Amino acid sequence: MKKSAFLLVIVLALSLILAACSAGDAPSADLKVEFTDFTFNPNAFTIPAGREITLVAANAGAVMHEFVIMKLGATVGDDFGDEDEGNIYWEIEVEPGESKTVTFTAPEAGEYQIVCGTKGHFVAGMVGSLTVVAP
Ligand SMILES: [Cu+2]
Repeated sequence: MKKSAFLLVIVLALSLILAACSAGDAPSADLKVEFTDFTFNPNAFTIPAGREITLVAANAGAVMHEFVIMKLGATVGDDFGDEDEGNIYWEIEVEPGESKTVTFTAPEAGEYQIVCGTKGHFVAGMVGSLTVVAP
């Protein structure tokens, strides 16, 4: 085998190992999210059911943003409004330029909708998903 071909095999093997390690859907109890106007980055999270979850939320936008986890089976309709307040599982709000570290207890396993409850932001596309898996 030529030296260059051997190196190519090594590089391919290493990149496969790295890809396996960075798979994003392993459940984690430590979450980070950055808010911009008007996105959650990242916008999909996987956490273990029933565990205490630490969330670091940084608002890099110019306006206040919220991280609202809807109750299991509840989703926001056309826009986030007063009728959705009763369907909130947990929420925080973060002022622009601010970063907060908070904790909450993960709910039972299932798919949950994450939205920003600031007026107009849901419609602007500030939506995400939370996957809770049995630990
Ligand atoms: Cu927002």
